[in-house]
Amino acid sequence: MRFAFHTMRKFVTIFSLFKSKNFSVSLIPNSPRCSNQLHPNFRNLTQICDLSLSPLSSHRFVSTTAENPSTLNRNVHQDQGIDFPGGTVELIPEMKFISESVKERIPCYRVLDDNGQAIMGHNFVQVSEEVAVKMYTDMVTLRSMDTIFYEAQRQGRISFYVTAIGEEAINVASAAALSMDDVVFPQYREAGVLLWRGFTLQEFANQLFSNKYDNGKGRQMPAHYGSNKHNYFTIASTIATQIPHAVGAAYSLKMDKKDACAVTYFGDGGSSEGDFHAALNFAAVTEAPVIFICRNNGWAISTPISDQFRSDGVVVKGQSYGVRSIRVDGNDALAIYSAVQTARQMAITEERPILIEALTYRVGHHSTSDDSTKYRPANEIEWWRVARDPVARFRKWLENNGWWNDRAESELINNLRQQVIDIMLILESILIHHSV
Ligand SMILES: Cc1ncc(C[n+]2csc(CCOP(=O)(O)OP(=O)(O)O)c2C)c(N)n1
Ligand SMILES: [Mg+2]
Repeated sequence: MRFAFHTMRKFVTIFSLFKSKNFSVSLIPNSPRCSNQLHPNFRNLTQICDLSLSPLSSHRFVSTTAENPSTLNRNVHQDQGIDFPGGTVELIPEMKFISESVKERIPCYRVLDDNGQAIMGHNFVQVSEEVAVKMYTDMVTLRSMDTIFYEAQRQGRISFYVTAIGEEAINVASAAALSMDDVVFPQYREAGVLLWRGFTLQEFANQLFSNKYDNGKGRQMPAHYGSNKHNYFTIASTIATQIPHAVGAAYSLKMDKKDACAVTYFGDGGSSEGDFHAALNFAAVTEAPVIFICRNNGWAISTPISDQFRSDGVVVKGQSYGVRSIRVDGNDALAIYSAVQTARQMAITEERPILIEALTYRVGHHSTSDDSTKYRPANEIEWWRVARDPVARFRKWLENNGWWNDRAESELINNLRQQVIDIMLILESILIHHSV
């Protein structure tokens, strides 16, 4: 823990220096999210959290009387409670252990059903046609890019690749809900966030082919993107190390009074690392404006979540550390968009961390180094691929609004395939040219 705290403190300093020197925190103007409006249902943020549960709702446990041992006895109310930092703790005669499990699981926030219809009683943040269409086209672009680059690895053109198939909504809808000023600390399955921010297919290809135009000058493993210009920290394979870094950055943004937060993505496997727990705790006590987005896709390579933790998923861990949290349907782009935009507002205006657990499924193999049919049934993969597809679900909603149709779809697909193939052909011709 002490080591992690040092790491975070050091990172606050490094991050501040980084900003002052070459780190572009200023933003690409005219970000599409500017047109977004908070749904009237969400105007009063306190309406959407159960804040009656104080003292957890307050930033800090305020009582200090128990810190002075000489005053302790005087503050014990024999039959009622003991004053202890954090408020009065009830005294009871029964020996009662807290149960290791809850009667009911934490519910999951969802706006669209599997057919793309808004469910009864839904409340969500309004999204304009322009933003919704860009969300959809970026999700399709991400999927096309994944399919083509995955095949390119299989053909020996690149050495490694990771897809986000099945997790396009978490990638793109969360990015759409953020501002370009927000600093992103990714794991490795969030290329869609970078795509949303304007990283081009050519730039992805440069990194994957490890050429001199790559921001990392070809020194990183393929699929380990990073871009100062897009406020997107370079991916590190070491699982969960980015989570405390995000807290340090968030603390720095708060000290500088920026209208921005830090956002970190990680998988269920990331939440099984010590760094996740240290980061949540530090974020809570430093009141850092950071959003933790956990993509709970059921698997950490071949390890299922049942072998990782016995809690009700990841969301419940937030409350243990004093972090406001929500569980969201990760395959519902509108639910993700609404939750992230609302979380962002809370994080910045109230100076607090927020944890979002997005329930989803990794439809693809873990990476090109994996064959997931060796450890999970093919029909499970197929069910998530077809019945719970986040891209098809969002498309139905767009079509119901009259914002998308078959013609627009085929134009987009043809255009994308051609773009990626053209880029790869150019890159390969450069490689051949250099090797002769
Ligand atoms: C510290 C560390 N331990 C182990 C690994 C090996 N490893 C790479 S990815 C991975 C699984 C991570 O799973 P999760 O966080 O759920 O992300 P997902 O791949 O499901 O998106 C593991 C164990 C690593 N890269 N770093
Ligand atoms: Mg996982």
